[in-house]
Amino acid sequence: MINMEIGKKLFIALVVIAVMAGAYGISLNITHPAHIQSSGPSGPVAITLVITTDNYYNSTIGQQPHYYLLQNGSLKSTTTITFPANQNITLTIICYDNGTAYPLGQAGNNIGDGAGQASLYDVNGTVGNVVKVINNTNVNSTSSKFSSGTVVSSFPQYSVSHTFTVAGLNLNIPIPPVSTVVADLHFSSSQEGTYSWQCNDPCGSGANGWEGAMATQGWMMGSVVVS
Ligand SMILES: [Cu+2]
Repeated sequence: MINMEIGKKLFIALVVIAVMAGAYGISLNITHPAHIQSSGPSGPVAITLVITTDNYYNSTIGQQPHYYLLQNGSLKSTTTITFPANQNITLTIICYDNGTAYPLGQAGNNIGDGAGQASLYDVNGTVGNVVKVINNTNVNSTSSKFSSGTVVSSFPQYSVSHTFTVAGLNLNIPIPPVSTVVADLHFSSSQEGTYSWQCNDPCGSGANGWEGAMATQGWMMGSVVVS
């Protein structure tokens, strides 16, 4: 009887130890979150950017549009965006902005951005030099020029709301207003390094739209690290 009690207590103690060890293992996993969310062990790395409008900039300029990094369910700074090298990346850009502007502030002047492409309306540097326009971010909107899932290699003029441009990577992704754009990216180890990203659609303040957000790290410009 006594031996049975001891055995029972020993068994309970072992169960408690096993549960604690399990919990410790789980907590280890939680305290080491993946730096970048992955959709699976061998699937592409998912990186999501969100463009919102009416973000308070300061009392002089007022509201400005803003690029955010959506990570682990919250909006983070885009001052530095990291792209892993040698991995397939699915970059999703969700744009809530319904405004449009001519890239580089030149009305009707369909010129390049110095990144090698003929035009900022062209998709460049993605896999296949295309993006997929998934849908319209405006609820009940009928203004979208693109039906869901349209694969686009070049956008018509006027339709651009922002761009995500990394001249050093020859990457240019035009973002039409109120849209979700999906791009497949892949960078080799020879492309590892630090680059500048910039929205090249003058969406900021000032006479030509190149001030405010356009000239502020983490708003419409910042760094891209390929590593
Ligand atoms: Cu912009």
